[in-house]
Order: sequence, then structure tokens, then C-alpha cells
Amino acid sequence: MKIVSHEIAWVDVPLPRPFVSGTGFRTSEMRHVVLKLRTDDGIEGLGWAFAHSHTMLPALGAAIDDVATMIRGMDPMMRNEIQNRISRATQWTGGGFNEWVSAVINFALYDIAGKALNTPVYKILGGMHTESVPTYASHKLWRDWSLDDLAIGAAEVKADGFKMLKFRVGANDAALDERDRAKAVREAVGPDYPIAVDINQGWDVARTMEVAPYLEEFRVHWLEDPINRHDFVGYRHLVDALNIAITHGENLWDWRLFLDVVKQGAVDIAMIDAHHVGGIDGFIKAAAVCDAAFRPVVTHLSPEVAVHLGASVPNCTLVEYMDWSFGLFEDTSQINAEGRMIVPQEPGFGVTLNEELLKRGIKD
Ligand code: SMN
Ligand code: MG
Repeated sequence: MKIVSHEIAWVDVPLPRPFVSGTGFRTSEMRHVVLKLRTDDGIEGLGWAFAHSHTMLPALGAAIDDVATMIRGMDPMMRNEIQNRISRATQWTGGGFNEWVSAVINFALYDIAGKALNTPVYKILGGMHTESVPTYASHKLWRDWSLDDLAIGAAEVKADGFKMLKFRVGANDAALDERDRAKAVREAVGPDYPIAVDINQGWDVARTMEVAPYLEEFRVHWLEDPINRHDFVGYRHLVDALNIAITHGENLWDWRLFLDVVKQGAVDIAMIDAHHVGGIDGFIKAAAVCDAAFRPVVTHLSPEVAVHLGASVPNCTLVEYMDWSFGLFEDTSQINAEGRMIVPQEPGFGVTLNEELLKRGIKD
């Protein structure tokens, strides 16, 4: 089998509700770049990426286009040989961007492998769960939500069957206001339901030490990305000092960085974004590094990929449920009555592009 051609497509996927970041960035659609990678026996593998702002996406699309052209003629099952070729060609530019490009190619290669072998990706990886994976809800409860909306949204998530929820804090000036958010959520879901918070690198160590006791009071299960992604010394301090599990890693753009994090004792639960670590293969390496240090991992975004990782990676304990990409596909992982994400059994990732939406393309 050989890679013979590819196509790059652009599509704006409408969001179920507008997204407003903690820094005030607002968008009502998520722009995606889609790679269709084709083989000489007629198989088409899909890879995709998105960005919250559109700024870097044209550059990403151009780089994916170049790399897909470069690997023409290669055997798509030879993923390591292909990655070596990509690494040699891209070593002159910065790490994060290269990981992003590699991830989209790597996803398409896995989708091809699954279709060629008539096997879902999670079984190629060595399956662990055949039907469903444990999942937490992350698609609501944003920082701009009022206390009332937070309470209503938290109760809805629980009623929908999810086994845990994540809400955002870190936007308020007063520590007591952050406490109010945790209080509203805790009271809405009752004493035993697991809740987690995400700060998106909004604080420093001192601020985290100031606010965390208020969150501990409401039994917050994990504190995610409280401080800058590079401050491993700070993370080590928080791991040692706080009674809440410290979770981070979604902003680490290379699987090797997880070795630094675990060696320094700077994480309790590692969050890995497959797009940021070069794809499925990078995720597996990052997760193995964490496993060697007895650290569980959880996924970040892209549930269509993450469901296969959650169903196969031994120390992957939770998959993030986020609905942003759902419009891109005809079929996407659904949640069962127990709040678990259903594992696709179709070959590859088991997703079909929404070609109608693809025809509409992008807005500008
Ligand atoms: C997050 C990051 C980027 C986009 C949306 C949400 C957040 C998460 O950090 O972990 O879900
Ligand atoms: Mg996060």
C-alpha cells in the first residue's frame, strides 16, 4: 500500500454556544483544517485540527499540505519511518508547530491502518474497554457564566449521567468570588459528585496557594493548569503543598516534556492533548512515561480520537467530553446512560465527515 494523494479542506464548525475565553476572546465557530490522505487501493484516512483563533491555522494547513506531499509514495503502515522523515524535514522549525503537523498526519495514518485492517483504532493499539470509556463533562460551565447559570448547568450535567464535571475559575479578582463559584457548583450537584476546576494558567503559585483552600472546602477533585505551563518548580510546590490533585499537561507540546514533569514530581494527573504531542504515537509515549512514574493520565479535547485512547491506554483513566467538533462529523461518540462515551466499532476512528458542512467551507 502507498500514499498517492491528499486533499486539504477548510471548514467552520458552528459551536453549540459561543465560546468566551478567560482573556475575553470570543468565537461562535471553530475553524478546522481537514486532511484527506489517500492510498493506491482507494482508502481515505482523515486527520484534522482546529484553533480557537484563526490566526495560525493557514500556516498549519500549508505545512500539512507540504508534509503530505513529501510522504507520497511511502507505505502508510510504516508510521515510524514516516515520522522519522517528517522529523528530519521539520527539525529546523519550532517544536509545538511541528507536533501539530505530525499529529494530523499521524491521525490520518491510523485511520488508514484501521480501514485497511478492518479494525477500530483502539484495537490496533491493544484494546482495554470494548464498549465505553469513563468520561467527564467539560462542554459547559465556562468562566463567563453567572452563578445561577453555573448551578443550573452543573445540575444538568449530573442529570445527563456524566460521572464528573469540570468548571472554570480564575477570572475573579477576589478569592472569595472564586469560592462562590465552587460553592454554587457543589450545592447544585450534592456532596458526593466529583467536580474539578480549570484555571487555564491564570494564576501564579502565591495566588493558587491563596485560593486553593477555598476550593478544598468544597471537595474539588482536581485543580487544572493553575500556573504557567513551564513552571515545573511551581507545580512541584503545589503537588507537595495542596490536598487537591494537580492536573496539567494540555499545553506541553512534546511527549518528552512529560518525562521532565514526572521526574520533578510536578504532576498528580497528567492531561495529554494528542494534537500537541504529535498524535496517537506521541500520546502513547507520553502516557507510558507517566505510567512508569505511577501517574494516571486523562485526555484533552478531540473526543473522536480520545475515545480510542481511553479504550486502549492502560493508565488513561478519563476522557474529556467536549462537543465542539461534533458538527464536523456525521457520527461522533455518544454518551450512554451511565455517562460513559461509547467506543466506535467501525474501522479506523469510525467517523464520517459531514460533507454538507464541508461544502460550506469557511466564512471569510
Ligand atoms: C480548554 C482548552 C482549550 C479549549 C477549550 C477548553 C480547557 C480544557 O483547558 O481543558 O478543556
Ligand atoms: Mg484545561
